[in-house]
Amino acid sequence: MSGASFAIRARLASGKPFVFPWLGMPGAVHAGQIARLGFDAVAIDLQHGTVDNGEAARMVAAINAAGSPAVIRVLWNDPGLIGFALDMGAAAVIAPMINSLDQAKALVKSAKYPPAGQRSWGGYTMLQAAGVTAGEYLKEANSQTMIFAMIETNEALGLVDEIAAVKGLDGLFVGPSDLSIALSNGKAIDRLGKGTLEAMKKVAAACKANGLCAGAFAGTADGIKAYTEIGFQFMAGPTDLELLRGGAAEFQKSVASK
Ligand code: 3PY
Ligand code: MG
Repeated sequence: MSGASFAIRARLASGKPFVFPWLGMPGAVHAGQIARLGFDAVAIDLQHGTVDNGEAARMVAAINAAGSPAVIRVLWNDPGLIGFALDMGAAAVIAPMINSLDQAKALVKSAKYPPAGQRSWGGYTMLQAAGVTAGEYLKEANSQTMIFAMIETNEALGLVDEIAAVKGLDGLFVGPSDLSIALSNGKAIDRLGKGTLEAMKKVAAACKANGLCAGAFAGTADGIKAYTEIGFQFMAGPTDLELLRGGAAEFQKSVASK
C-alpha cells in the first residue's frame, strides 16, 4: 500500500501540518477537482453532510483517482458504518462522540482485522484504491489505515488520558464546536476561545504521551495556525459549503463594486 491513496502516515512523519478540506455536499466532480489542488487529503463528512453511501463511494474513488488519500468522518461509532468507510478505500476514519473506554475499544474492534479487532472482510473497492492484492491488503491494513476517536464532550475530555491509551487507536480528533458547546454548558460555539484551546492542549498532551496523532476540525487558516501552535497536526479546513459560499460572496462583492 505504497500508493498515494494511503500516504497519510508517510506524510505525517514529516511533522508538518497535514491539512484537508471537509466535504459535506454530494458530488464526485467537486471532490475530484478539490483533490487535485494539493491538499494532504480530502475528507467526506457522513455525520453532518448530506452524502449518501453510494455517493460517498463515488467521491472516494474520485479523490483516490486524483492521487489523494480520502478521510471519512462516519455517521456514528458503528461497526457497519466504519467497515463501509474502510471498504470504500478511506485511508483514515474519524468516529464522532467517543465518550467512554468501551466506545473507544468498540471503535478499534470495528476498524482493525484480527488479532487487533474484528473488522469484517469484504468490499474489494479498497483493493482497487490501494492497488494491492487481498493478501497484501490484509497484511497492511491495520497499520496503514488510521482510526481517530473524536473528543468533543466533557466526558471524553475527563477520560482523555485513558482513551488515548486504548490499544489500536491511531489518533484523537477534536470537534471544537461540540467541545466548546459542552464547555460553555450550551451557551457558545467558540472554536478559538481560551477555554477551548486550554482543553485542546490536554488532548494534544494525551496524544503525545501515547504516540498518537493529534487531529482537529480547524475550519479556517487561523484555526490551523492556532491549533498547530498547541500541538495539533492532522487538521480539517473549511467545508465545501463554506468555500462555495465564500467564493460566491466574493464574486457578488466584485460585481457590486463595478
Ligand atoms: C465539531 O467541531 O464538533 C465537529 O464535529 C467538527 O465538525
Ligand atoms: Mg462534532
